[in-house]
Amino acid sequence: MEASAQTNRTDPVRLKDYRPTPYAIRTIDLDVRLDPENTTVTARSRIEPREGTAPGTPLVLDGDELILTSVAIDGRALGTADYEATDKRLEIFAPPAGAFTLEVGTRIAPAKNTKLMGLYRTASNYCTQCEAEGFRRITYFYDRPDVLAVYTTRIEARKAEAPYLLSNGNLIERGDIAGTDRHFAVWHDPFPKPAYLFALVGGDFARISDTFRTMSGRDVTLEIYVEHGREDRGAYAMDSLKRSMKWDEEAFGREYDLDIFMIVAVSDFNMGAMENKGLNVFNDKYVLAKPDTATDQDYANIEGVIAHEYFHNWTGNRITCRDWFQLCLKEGLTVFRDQEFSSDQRSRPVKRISDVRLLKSHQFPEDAGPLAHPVRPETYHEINNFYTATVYEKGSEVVRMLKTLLGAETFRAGMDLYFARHDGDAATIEDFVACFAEASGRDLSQFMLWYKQSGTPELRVAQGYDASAKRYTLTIEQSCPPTPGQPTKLPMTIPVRFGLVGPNGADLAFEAVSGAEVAGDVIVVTEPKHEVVFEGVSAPPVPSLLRGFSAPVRLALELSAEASLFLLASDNDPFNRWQAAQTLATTALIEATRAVRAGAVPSIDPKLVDAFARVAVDDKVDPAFRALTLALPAEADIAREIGSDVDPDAIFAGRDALKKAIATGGRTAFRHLYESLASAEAYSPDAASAGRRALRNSALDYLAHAGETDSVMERYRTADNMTDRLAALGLVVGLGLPEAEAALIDFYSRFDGDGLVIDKWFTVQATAPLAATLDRVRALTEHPAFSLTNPNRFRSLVTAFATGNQTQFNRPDGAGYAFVADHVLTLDEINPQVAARLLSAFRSWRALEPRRRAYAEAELKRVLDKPGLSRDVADIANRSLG
Ligand code: B3K
Ligand code: ZN
Repeated sequence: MEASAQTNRTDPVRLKDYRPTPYAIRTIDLDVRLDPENTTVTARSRIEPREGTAPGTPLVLDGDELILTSVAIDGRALGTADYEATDKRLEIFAPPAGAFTLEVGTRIAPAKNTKLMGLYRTASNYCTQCEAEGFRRITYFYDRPDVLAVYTTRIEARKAEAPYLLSNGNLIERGDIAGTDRHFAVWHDPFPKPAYLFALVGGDFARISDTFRTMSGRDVTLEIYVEHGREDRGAYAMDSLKRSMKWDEEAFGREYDLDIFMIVAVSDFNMGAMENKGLNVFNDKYVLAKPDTATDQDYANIEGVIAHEYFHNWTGNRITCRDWFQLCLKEGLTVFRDQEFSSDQRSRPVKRISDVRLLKSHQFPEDAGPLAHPVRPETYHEINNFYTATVYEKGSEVVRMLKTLLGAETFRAGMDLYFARHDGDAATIEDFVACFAEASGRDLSQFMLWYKQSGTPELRVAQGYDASAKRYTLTIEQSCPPTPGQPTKLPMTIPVRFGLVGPNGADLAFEAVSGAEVAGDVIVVTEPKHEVVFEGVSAPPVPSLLRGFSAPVRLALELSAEASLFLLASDNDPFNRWQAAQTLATTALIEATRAVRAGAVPSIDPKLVDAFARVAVDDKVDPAFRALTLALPAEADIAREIGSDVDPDAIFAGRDALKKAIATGGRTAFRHLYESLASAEAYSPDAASAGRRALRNSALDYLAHAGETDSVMERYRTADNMTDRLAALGLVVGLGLPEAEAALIDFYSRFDGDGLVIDKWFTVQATAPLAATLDRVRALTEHPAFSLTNPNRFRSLVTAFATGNQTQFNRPDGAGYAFVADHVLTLDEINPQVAARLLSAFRSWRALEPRRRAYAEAELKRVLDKPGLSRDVADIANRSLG
């Protein structure tokens, strides 16, 4: 059904309606002749009815904005009475009874494709993006993940325009077309795959090559294609790829399977990267790095995304999803795998803390607002809107909980079983979980609720100690708030890793425990309420619960400030030491925010200031960990904790007060730190060096908040790498220092023409928490370097403003919302996916104080009322307004 102008509503797709296709497509031979305005595609597919398909059942294929030029079966052209074609579908009324060959000709215009789905132009190259439903923009096909075919792809183009012609699999033939300026290449991918994993690239690139010898001794060619002149920026990506390949062999026994693995970096891309079989296409920001253009965070992201896409070769490609509801089967699992990889390559606690910060700042708000959905959704209007923090990050947490519950060995046995049993399948979450049930002998039916119930569960915990009986009791209650479509919830299986920390900081032993299953150091919560009784506990402990953040839940446990300070100093679980600092800061921040709203001056507890200053200079602790501990909860984190009637200006002021109090109280410590961490060594992106830079920049941030701004400009000028230069620029601009304009001009002229760095220049300005920012952002949309068609550039300004600037997006006059809504509407006509993503910045609007809430609601309605809205944006607007 088409969207109607009044409501922009369509019927949803439902999990319960899943049916296999009546026909299977075994092979597809594509012949693609590249041309910007007039690319022709001939698709010859070998098709056969599935068992049980009645003879004459129509064959209905998907299409999108296609022009059909020919259609033939077994070599005979069909007459117009035999089929119906629209730009959305091709129906063959009565296909032959047995197997047959369908040949379909289509015409497309890559240069006009601004949605960046299907075949499009980037720079002067051609590339594709097919997940989730882009293949239907290339030819008519069963564009769904449960139809697996063997692809052979012939590409033809003018040699000068596209010296490289790439597709999935192995290259089997290439050559010139005699008497023309054209050439061709033929690729064959022996692994049956769904259409979303198809890729094709044609263009002129610089190539970086290497090889990898697999565990069984096969040599694999590795190639990374980048824009000419960027060859010096691909080394870290290549190194990350080789480390990923090795790690997957060691950690999961997974070996690469083709003769070649290629990565192409492009500058126009809707998302981060895409795991097409043997031919990953990447947003160039996750490939290109050198010290003076990329930050430590960029390097870490490159390592993580390269690994993620590579790991998809087994979790996503060899075993794919039956339908898009199962998206977390590949995404959650692959995020888990890339997180584990980065933990092994870097510091495990530091990685865990970063991941949990991301989860809490992105997924928790999603789960608490109108866009909440289960890790495995049951309906969707537009699948591209479900590539969310819930599917990815919470999806990963669910896999992590399986490992926590079953233990490392049994978890690995379950994974081995999954790979062995489902290789070559389009599988479901049930298939996946069954492997762990079987490997462990555990009934995981309650565990399945993690995939089905949305919302963040809460654990409410109370404690008691009976000194004479040496008995310690934890009363644990679980609940989960209502979410869209799910007013009530069932109790879930929640693994709570714990320790009972004794007075000397070591975990206390206990003789017996009752009231819940306790496996090693994990309490397995399954009931609405447990009274967990520990016998033989020699002293009153401080409970350290949810160590390593063993479940994606909120923990409500009344701990005194003394107890939190004690955990911060003594807990043997690094994650909970960090959490203790967060808890202390959050409590102080909520109080400070309240004071600001009441018109009072926030008073900050000197003990807290002292604790932060002590952490800063504690040389026994890893610098990266100290930097994370010193980072106060973000404004959005505080908003989430406050939950309703949120006033972002008060939060900012409260946070600023705490930051300044810590800065002033710890000034000597920060000065010492800043000076002692100065390094004369050449930049290296390794985790230890990055940790030292992070700590030093954190010290600089505090010094600047204590009014010592001279160091900041000095830092900007003398920086020999992007991490330090950008940190300083962020402070100069964010604090509105007098040198801000000069620094911005300098930065621009240093990096003019370097797209990824100019993105940072836009973002620094868009995220400055200053009253003048909206006007500046508006002016920047007129800057010659701004672009509506390049997603990175658009996001660097408009999306960064909406998602990275709490006070200015949420201006009390509603002007921030209006600006963003205008851009959603403008961009929707160009690139609906990126527009829909931008609109989801409104997802927490209901938690705002009434005035802002009314403005935000009005803008959401204005968006929804626009006739002809894309399905992408209409879906987000409809669900946001709920
Ligand atoms: N699978 C792709 C994401 C595709 C998004 C489509 N809207 C990248 C990834 O998660 O690895
Ligand atoms: Zn992925």
